[in-house]
Amino acid sequence: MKVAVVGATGLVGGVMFQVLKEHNFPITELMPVASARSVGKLISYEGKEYPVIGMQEAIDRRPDVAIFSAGGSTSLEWAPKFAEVGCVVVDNSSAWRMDPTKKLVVPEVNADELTPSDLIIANPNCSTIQMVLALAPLHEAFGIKRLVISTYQSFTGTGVPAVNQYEAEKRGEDTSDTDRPYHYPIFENCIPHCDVFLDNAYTKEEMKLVHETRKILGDDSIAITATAVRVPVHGGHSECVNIEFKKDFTVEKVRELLAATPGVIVQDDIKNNVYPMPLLAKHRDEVFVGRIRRDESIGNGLNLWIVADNLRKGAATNAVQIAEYLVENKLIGQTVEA
Ligand code: A2P
Ligand code: 11C
Repeated sequence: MKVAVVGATGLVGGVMFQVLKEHNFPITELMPVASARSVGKLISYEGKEYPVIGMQEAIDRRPDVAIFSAGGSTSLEWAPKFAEVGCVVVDNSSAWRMDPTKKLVVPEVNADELTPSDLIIANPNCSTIQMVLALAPLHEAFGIKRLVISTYQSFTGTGVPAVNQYEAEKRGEDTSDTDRPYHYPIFENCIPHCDVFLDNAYTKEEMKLVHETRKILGDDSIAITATAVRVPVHGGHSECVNIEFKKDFTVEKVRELLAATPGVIVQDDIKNNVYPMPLLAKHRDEVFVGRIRRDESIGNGLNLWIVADNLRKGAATNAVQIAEYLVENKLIGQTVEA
């Protein structure tokens, strides 16, 4: 595969190279791509240095697949131009997720929706991916009626500028007169504000959890409410998810279903203080689930604590898995030379 990584100089881009390498993705030509500012910078991959190229040059080199992590406006403008030359775009931004003509894919859940005519494929938001991976088998078994979600999201989800803000504040610097991404200090703070506020008083991040979850699970009847909070944590996003099922369930069956779900690891042994934490999830591809317990305040209620490395399964890993699915199922790279 001729592979373009668009947003190669960003946080997710960096993890993307690591995941491609660890997964032994079949690369015949690698193209690190970023804005004009970065053209010529060197990216090292498997002991070789690759210069960063610009968007048009990448298109001219006709990649088979382009994995985009360069923000929504870049994707809106450029993904169709890559698709026009037959390149499959796996896009990590929010640009195409709710477009009814585009698939929104967590491979373990709904990769079977993909066809050779899907040239722009959306990677869901990080907080949605980790939650939906754990919820899909439970929805199938017991039917989810309502979700109440609280997130504790790593500042790495905001990219390099947020890491710089955190590091500066950790060193004791005052960031208030800088161009910091958060309105308030993130060090030693929790900020109930991820992405922008919308007219309904929710943030865009909270509404991504509502809309994307329904689209991936294929069920618009699920009632969902979310509060997304930024925390001074590096290793991953954590989520407290309260579920009301339509059907009765047992905690044992929930545990069994989660343990049998590819990509999910159950970490739930309270006697020995075993539960998921971002410190343990960092650099891991899996989604960790623990604190599995009945919500005793309602019928058919369950509480879960779900943690994952947001730059891995929440972004790079999921995108690479989509590309792997396309290769394994011969949905790309089938061009026959004349
Ligand atoms: P650059 O470093 O050249 O600005 P992060 O979200 O971690 O900050 O990373 C954003 C990534 O998206 C970077 O690789 C950045 O490249 C890239 N990017 C931003 N704007 C554009 C653009 N207009 N065209 C191509 N890449 C872009
Ligand atoms: C966060 N979820 O942690 C974001 C990061 O819609 O892809 C990615 C934003 C997006 O704030």
